[in-house]
Amino acid sequence: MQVASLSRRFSVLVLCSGFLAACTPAARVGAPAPAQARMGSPSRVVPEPVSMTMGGAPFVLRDSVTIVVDAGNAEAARTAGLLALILRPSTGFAVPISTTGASVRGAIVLRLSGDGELGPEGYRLTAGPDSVRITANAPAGLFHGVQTLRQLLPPQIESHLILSPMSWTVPGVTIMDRPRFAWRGAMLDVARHFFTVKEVKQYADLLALYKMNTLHLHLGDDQGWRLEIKSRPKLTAMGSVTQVGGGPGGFYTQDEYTDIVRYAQERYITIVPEIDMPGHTNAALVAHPELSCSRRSPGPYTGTDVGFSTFCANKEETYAFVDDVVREIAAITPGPYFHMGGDENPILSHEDYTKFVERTQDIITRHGKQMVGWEEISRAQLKPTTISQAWASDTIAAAAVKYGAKVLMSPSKRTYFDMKYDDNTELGLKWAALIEVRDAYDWDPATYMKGVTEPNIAGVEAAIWAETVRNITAVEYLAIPRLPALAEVGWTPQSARNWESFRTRVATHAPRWNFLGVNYYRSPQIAW
Ligand code: TNX
Repeated sequence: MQVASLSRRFSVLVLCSGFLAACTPAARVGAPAPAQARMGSPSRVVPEPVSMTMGGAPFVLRDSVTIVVDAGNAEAARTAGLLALILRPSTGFAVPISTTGASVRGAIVLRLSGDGELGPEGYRLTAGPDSVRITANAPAGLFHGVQTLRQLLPPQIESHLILSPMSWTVPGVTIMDRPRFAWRGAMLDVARHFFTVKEVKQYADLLALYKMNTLHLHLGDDQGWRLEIKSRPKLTAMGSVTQVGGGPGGFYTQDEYTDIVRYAQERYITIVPEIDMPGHTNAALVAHPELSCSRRSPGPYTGTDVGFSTFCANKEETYAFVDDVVREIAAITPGPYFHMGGDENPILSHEDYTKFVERTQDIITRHGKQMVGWEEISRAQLKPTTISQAWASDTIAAAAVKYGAKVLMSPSKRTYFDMKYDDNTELGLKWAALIEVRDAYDWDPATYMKGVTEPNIAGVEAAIWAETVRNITAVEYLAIPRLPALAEVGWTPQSARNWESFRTRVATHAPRWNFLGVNYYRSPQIAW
């Protein structure tokens, strides 16, 4: 049954040829007038903060502006450095970073304050005529506060060229803010089409702007193996040279992966590496045919079917392989998670499938990581530390809860941003649903699936599967404005969320995206 429904999904596949010309309607043109007119308006922060009180005189960024951080706080200094990199090019101001603690008049102050109410990611921001002060309980909070400050400044602040004369004004405001869910993520499928290190970093930048904190990389699938494994050199030598449609593919060396991890870490984004197993493994089997039950080498695969490849669950060689892969990736991944895929395997028997998942769970635990897997893993006996990523079925998600495992909410009808916005969207699929911006926004993770309530939920994650997605421009088109919508689902308390408010607030980001050079979809639902 599963295979039949899966192949039906792909009968609607539309590849977007000549993508840049055909699929970016009106994206890189100048800012629309109404949004520009609202530039001074306070209601432009996405995700909406927990509490925000406007009032008092504004803060004006002048050429004497400094960023002040406490001496000895390396992480605050690094965040200050990233803020300075945004402020300097557009204002032309020197924006020195000072740790003297001297005068904070006219300064932007970043300070850790030991304020437990804010948790690991919350912050307070006050802007007045003398200063902008961002305080937090932990460094990630300072970083998120800086993203709010960015959004309170005019969109021109993102310009790479000096813009003057400009009044760089931050409205007088007091904000207290902290996230609803700990995991606010996005999955990028770099297996169906390969994305360069630079493109992955561009996506991380976008996540950071919306206070998303997890970037899940789908590093292996039937069409390609994308990460160097030193003990298994054939994986990349033979398994990385293909992608959907027959392009050249590619892979990250461990040094390149480490570079991505470091870049993400500086933005308080955890990289979650996924090696999809035991299904979705054609590329691995091209390199290691001995891991299949037949031992026959499959040919390379560049189509878009799913559910036809599998490792053999009853061979010790399989687990020796899994151990090599998990060990090497765990060693270069500072984040706590290893995602083992586990989805869409109609080939293995229930017994073999659950055996594979349980043994892999032991291996991942032995290498010091928490296992994450697509919801199908809940058919096996899960550890309470394991996270099951729900994408389709309440029953399977509820099974994870029974083991005390947390559920990561990625319902395909709401969060699969490789789905088309509407029937006219040129790229993307539509097997799960058409997902307009309001569909991505107007749902509550805590009531969406039967048997899965707030305390069971690790958070939310968007997925961009890349069968039809060939480059970062296409990713951006699918992600924006749906990613900011999901960011608000994950961050803002349900009671403080409102579609009408979102559709006007997010509209003010269009000029910002233009200055950033970020592509987006001009949804008719947004109040541009
Ligand atoms: C389903 S949902 C998949 C992927 C495809 C995607 C296309 C899930 C865990 N797997 O293999 O790329 O649909 O939308």
